[in-house]
Amino acid sequence: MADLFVGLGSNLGDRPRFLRSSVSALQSISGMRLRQCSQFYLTHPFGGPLQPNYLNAVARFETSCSPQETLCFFQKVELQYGRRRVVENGPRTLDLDLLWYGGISWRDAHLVLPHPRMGERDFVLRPLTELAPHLPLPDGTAQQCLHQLQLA
Ligand code: PH2
Ligand code: MG
Ligand code: MG
Repeated sequence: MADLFVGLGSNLGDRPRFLRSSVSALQSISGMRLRQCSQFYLTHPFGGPLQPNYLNAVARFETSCSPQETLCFFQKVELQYGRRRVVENGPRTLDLDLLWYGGISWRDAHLVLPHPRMGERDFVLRPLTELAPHLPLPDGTAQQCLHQLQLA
């Protein structure tokens, strides 16, 4: 069993419903057990085109699925919730990002772990710090990275 953290984001349609039901959808996958879910944070869009504000959260699951299987489940759930890949960093009904999986480092064409841009993203670090302030990331703990970002 491994612990994983997933970043959830939505800025189109019924944002709270998309976040809530995607957590339930992930929980119903065999081998995925929900441990914690952060509050939902209303955030300004970071990068991409002019677009509506996001609702963001982070959830922690315990899993017997591999990182690759997990990624595949996330993509299926995104599609179920009407996700269309149109513009890079553009608006979306649901985005599920595998942030951290069992502390492993991994890099291939489909997946990089830990998520390479999470240390620059307040909308990830804030909910992550709520759940796991001491989680080790490449540049320090989640809480330290959040403080660094706030000083920058
Ligand atoms: N996701 C992006 C691009 N920008 N900004 C916020 N606030 N929240 C997001 O989830 C987000 C973003 C691409 O994944
Ligand atoms: Mg994302
Ligand atoms: Mg994504």
